Amino acid sequence: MSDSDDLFGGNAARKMPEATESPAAKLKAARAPVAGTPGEAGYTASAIEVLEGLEPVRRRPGMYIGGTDEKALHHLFAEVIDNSMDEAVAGHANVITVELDAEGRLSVSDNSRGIPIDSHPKFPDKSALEVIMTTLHAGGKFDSKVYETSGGLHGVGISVVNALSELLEVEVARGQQLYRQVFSRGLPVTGLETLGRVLNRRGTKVRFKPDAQIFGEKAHFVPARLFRMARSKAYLFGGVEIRWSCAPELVQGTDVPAEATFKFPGGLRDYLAGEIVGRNLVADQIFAGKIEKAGGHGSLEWAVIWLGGGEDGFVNSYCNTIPTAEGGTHEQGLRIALLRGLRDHAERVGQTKRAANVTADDVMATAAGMLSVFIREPEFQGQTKDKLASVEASRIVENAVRDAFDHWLAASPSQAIKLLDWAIERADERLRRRAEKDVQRKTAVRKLRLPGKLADCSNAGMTDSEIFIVEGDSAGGSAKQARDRRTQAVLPLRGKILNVANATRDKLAANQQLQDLVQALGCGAGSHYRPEDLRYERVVIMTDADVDGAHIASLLITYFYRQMPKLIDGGHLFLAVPPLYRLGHGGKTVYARDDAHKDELLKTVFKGKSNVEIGRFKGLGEMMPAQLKETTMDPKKRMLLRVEVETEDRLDTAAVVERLMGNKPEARFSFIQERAEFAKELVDI
Ligand code: 28G
Repeated sequence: MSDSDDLFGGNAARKMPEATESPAAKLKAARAPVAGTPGEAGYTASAIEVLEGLEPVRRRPGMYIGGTDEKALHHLFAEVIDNSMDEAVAGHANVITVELDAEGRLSVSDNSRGIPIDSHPKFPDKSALEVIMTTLHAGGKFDSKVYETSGGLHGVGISVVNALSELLEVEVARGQQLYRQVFSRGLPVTGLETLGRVLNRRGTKVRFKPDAQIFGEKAHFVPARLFRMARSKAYLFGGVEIRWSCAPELVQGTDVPAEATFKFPGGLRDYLAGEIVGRNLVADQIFAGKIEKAGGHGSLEWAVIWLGGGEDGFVNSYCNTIPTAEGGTHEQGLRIALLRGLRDHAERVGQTKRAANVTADDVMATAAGMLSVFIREPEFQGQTKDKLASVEASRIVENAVRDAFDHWLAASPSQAIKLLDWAIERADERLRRRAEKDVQRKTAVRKLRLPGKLADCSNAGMTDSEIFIVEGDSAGGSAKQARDRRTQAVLPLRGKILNVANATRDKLAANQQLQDLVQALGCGAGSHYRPEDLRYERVVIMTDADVDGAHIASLLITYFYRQMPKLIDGGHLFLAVPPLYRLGHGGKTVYARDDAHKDELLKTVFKGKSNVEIGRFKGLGEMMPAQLKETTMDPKKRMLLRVEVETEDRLDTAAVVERLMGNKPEARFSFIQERAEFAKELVDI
């Protein structure tokens, strides 16, 4: 037993009886298989039973303590102190000590009855102590009538700690005798020793060192964590005093004291009062209570206060002093009690309607709460078993808290009104946020829904894609056939769009043509313009090469200028240049933009030729798709005019647009007549 020499200063080895005298020697021989190596012959029947008992714990520790990490390591402490707490809660102990030494060994003691050492009925050659320490579930099975509540790692038992400790020493002071037994990795390394008479001592002391083979060489208890856990136990049960001590070198430079005594007869109310110091509160009184034997079975204690300063609330709940981090039935009971209590209070003060929307989440959102229940044979669920599943807890808590809450609200009307207003405010705010979200979602859907008239291009990205805004359905039809559907989209607009310059904002928004346009572009308009959402690199206005076409083009440009100036600034807006004439002679065909261009072509291309065929297009819709493509849409052959606004001229430009597009028909007319003038502001590309 060389390892026990190191760990317990040689005591274990010295005190261990000779192999020939004690069954412990045989047990010692059986140690190897527990640690994972098959042993040889020489097992006693009882030894095999013990081996079968704890071997699974060492093989799959996670099944019993939820892993082998730091949390699991501290679970060992929880298990041991929970045993002492069970004794305290049952009224058999009132002092518990916790001590961490410099070697990382942790001791827990209680002044209870002491674990029985008499021989066990099922295993006549063993003490009850040994069976409890070396058999899985040994504790819970035969003491349910003794214990009012059963904690202990949710009932797994102290033997799990034993199995996962490289050394564990138990001292029992009972019947004025002091007993001691040492274990390693779940097996006894000594028999039960009688150390002598003790007059003023009673109870159990367990000192253990977690097994590095299980938790790793670096694993160690964290003093601050043990300190918090130990202190919370004292809050959870006001009838116990917990004495904390820790090797000073382990807590140097931290705010964990080397020694402390916890006793909180005020229980959870005291704890909560400490937690909320300096925080903003809705109302300054803690709602707290404690009920023994609620409804004949189970006890509970709670403390709740509502935080004001925009802080999230919390509920720390426990069952039999075991933290239930995931809540469960007891928390559910608390939520329902607080909600219904507050709603009924609202009714009493004539606020039924305002409080109708308040939910349990609204009430609990900023509630800082502590809840502790004690019930017999609790059931836990969830991966880490930290959610209470016992259904009766819900009703016990709801009834007890509800009753007390009604009284509390009635007794402190000013607190009650503040709390009620607060909850109503939260509910209203939640509903407002949800409505806002709905609007946002609808907007998002609308953004995705493209107008039905749009023939979109198949390229998803903005790069190198263009949209042709076309006047009328027939031109739209031609353009749809003439386009390169990969990169070119077509949006036909019916007739003249609204004149933006003299339309109200509401009228603009209501105009279906413009709505379609904004939807197709995807970038929003006015103050909602988002350049990053523009779906096309080029926005091309393609209208007939006549006065009406010019008017429509100018209306559109005005709209863009007013509603999406950044689109123009970004160089995204263009005018298509469809031909007005088709000139043909001897199988040769060319197109002219306007009269001047026609005359020029006649002089150059068809120089000296008589009877050149000259056709005038009435509109885009009249052109064959192939012609439209060749002359106006095909990026390789067409010409586009980029619409630009000189930055320094912006004010002037605005004035020009105003003058031309506003309520002055004469000005507008001349503008249309002088389309060439207008085109001066355009640049060829
Ligand atoms: C120090 C660290 C952890 C404990 C007790 C006391 C009793 C006990 C523990 O009994 C076995 C089987 C059925 C009665 C109970 C003592 C009744 C009478 C106990 C602890 C005994 C369990 N006398 N203290 N277990 N039952 N403290 N502290 O583990 O017959 S465990």
